[in-house]
Amino acid sequence: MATNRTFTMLKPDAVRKGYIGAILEQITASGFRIVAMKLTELTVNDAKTFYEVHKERPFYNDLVEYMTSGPIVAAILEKENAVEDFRTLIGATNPEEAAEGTIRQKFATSISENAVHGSDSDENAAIEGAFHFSGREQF
Ligand code: IDP
Ligand code: MG
Repeated sequence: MATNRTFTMLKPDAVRKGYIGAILEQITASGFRIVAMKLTELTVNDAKTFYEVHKERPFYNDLVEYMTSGPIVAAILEKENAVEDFRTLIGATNPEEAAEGTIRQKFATSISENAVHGSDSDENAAIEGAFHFSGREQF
């Protein structure tokens, strides 16, 4: 069942570069409602678990190091068709391939340091959101 919710992280490069406000502005201007949000940090174990599907990939260790290199903004977003529409808003994983005007095209540093995460399914959105937020932190 589609829940109309997705989960996002503004990744350490975006936070370091001072893009929190600009990215949240684009997200809310695109029709997403912020249901939960916090400035937080992933532990090495958190990052390893979060990206476990990529553990055989050559970039896995660098990815874990990067995702634990500083604070992130974690948030749950609500909109009709949230998962798919948010993936469209952020653009391709590689910012060089991301469509004009997408968040990654505008704010990403590279294919690894690509500014923002967006869940790839309703199921993962629910798992990822529940990892960061209790029921009473979701509005
Ligand atoms: P996604 O974030 O667009 O869903 P995934 O393929 O799920 O992309 O990869 C997860 C994250 O791993 C990416 O957002 C990026 O930070 C990193 N990553 C993916 N592919 C590469 C790569 O080829 N080189 C370096 N980092 C990568
Ligand atoms: Mg992914």
